[in-house]
Amino acid sequence: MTRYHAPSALLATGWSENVVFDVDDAGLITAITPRTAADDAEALNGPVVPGMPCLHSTSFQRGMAGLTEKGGPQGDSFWSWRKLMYRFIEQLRPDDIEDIATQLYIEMLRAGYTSVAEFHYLHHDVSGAPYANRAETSERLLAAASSTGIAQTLLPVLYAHDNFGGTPPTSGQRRFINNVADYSGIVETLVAATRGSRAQRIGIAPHSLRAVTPQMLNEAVALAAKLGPDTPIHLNLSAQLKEVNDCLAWSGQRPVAWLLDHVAVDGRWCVVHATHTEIVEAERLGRSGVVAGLCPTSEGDLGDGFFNAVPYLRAGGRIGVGADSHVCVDPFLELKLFEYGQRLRFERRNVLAKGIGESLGGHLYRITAAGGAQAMAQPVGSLAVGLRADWLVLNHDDPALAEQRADGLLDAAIFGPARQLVRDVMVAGRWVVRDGQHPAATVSFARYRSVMKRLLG
Ligand code: NGQ
Repeated sequence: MTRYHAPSALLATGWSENVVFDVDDAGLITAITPRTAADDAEALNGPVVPGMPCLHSTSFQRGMAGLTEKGGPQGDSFWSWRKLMYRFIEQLRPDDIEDIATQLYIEMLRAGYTSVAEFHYLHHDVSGAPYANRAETSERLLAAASSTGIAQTLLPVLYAHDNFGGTPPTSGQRRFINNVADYSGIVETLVAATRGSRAQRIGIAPHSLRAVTPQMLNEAVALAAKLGPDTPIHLNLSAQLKEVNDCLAWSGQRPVAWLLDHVAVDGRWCVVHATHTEIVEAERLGRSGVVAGLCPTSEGDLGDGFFNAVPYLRAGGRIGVGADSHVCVDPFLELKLFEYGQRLRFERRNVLAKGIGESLGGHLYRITAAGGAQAMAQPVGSLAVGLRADWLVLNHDDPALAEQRADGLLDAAIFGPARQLVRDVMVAGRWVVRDGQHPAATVSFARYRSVMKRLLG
């Protein structure tokens, strides 16, 4: 057992000063004592907040950031970006996948993400043939998480079709494709590999309503139930208008309505990019208990659109943030962009605030940490007895945070011009970042650089 003393901390019950945390050898918080002397506890050098879960990551896309920002002949879109993405993966080998993820996870930890839900569909080799170990690339991502210390919910993705109605996959998708039996095999291997882990677990992810048939979706849900009653289920839902129109042509319904009418969704579900959601759909979705996975900077990068956040949140909807394609690795900036999207859309300020005079930053941080934890299905997202010690020590020396207290800190962290918000990061009771530094950063960057040299050469 180790004791830590924080000058102030955001607890499940609210901000408190002079807090002592007892953390056991498994990394769980066993006691919290506010307003108490430090005594022999290890001093935490700044205000402490829960680490932010990143509920959606496509780690290999970190290597593409900045490579798709040139004008195209017919006007660029998500769909032309996707073609470039398919071309990018032609060159990725398992070592590259691991090196990119390792670099990314270090960047994420330093930015304040303490756990990552990895949405992984790059299963096969460049020819589309499975590796001798079908879980090869998935295991590389488990290795990247273990070596960097980030907690992970690995979501092997079931991907079988190009579009609604079981359209055959294209050659660009050949590395993604599995039938349910082979997919189940990958999942079983990964469940065995993570059994007993303190910070890694496996979830299920049918890619989207486009990429699986209704029958495959049902089989994926049955597989999740077989793994355990709290197994998370993630899918991409309605990222693009074309997807909505294709779904309408196929079923007469929009993706959100189709999902809600055909599948018993509940708190195990995380619907990512539920961007194109009408008000009535947003309200139904909000009442269903799912977490909506918002990826504001990636969705901005891809020109997806604005999520209907106001009716969704009014209906009790839960949200969390994802870095998705990693054009930005900063949970505070994701929250700023999320709110700014709503401001630009409605020409108003503090659109998502809870009430008059209530801190917007404090509210957004609390609800996305809790929603992210739900989507990870890990005991994180808040600082309370029984939850894991996944926390950030904020850098009180950043001028943007100077003299800020309690929720004012989170307002300043999200909406101010901070440069170096996070000083120290703990995951499952272990320090992974001290004074902004990660011990594996130098080696990781050298490897990442050599991957990029080959890819860009
Ligand atoms: C993905 N990404 O799965 O990586 C998708 C693009 C697709 C985003 N929607 C590919 N951000 O949906 O077909």
